Amino acid sequence: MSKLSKSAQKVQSALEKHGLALLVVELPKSTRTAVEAASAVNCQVGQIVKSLIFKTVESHRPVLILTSGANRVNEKAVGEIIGEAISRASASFVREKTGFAIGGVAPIGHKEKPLTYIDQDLLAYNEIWAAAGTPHAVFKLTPEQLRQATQGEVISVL
Ligand code: 5CA
Repeated sequence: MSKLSKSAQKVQSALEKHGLALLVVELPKSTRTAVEAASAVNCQVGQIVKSLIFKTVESHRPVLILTSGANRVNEKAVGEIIGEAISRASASFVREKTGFAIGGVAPIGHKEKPLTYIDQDLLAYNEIWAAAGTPHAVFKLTPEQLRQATQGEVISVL
């Protein structure tokens, strides 16, 4: 197997730190978007975990919403769950808080621990796929492993 890129290796190490025997794979095809990732690994788009970064508008905390590739986050509804409004983070905020560039943001291994939520629709699948640090790197896991590794709260994001 070929050597992982530095960002993908960071995610692989984070998986190991969480005690998860899961393997990051780097693919020749792009996995930059949920649609591309689903095509690259041959799964349904709903099985792709989008690791979306938002920002609380008052306290400027990073919020990670692990969203099914089939869904769009209702910012107002999630803001009500958090108790503070959220807005989409800029590309620079994403980089600063996670250490990853957009298109490769992983659910784990962030520089700063974000408030984390998991889309309940991901629990409908036996296997899901998440980004692993680059727009060509992913790993397969179960919803329970996602919950274990991120300690995210399961919510409706709709
Ligand atoms: N690698 C795939 C899934 S495995 C992936 O990262 N998909 S994603 O959906 O989580 O990441 C791409 C997301 O980044 C897009 O859905 C989009 O909402 C967000 N995004 C794209 N451009 C920007 C930008 N300039 N600022 C903030 N967010 C952006």
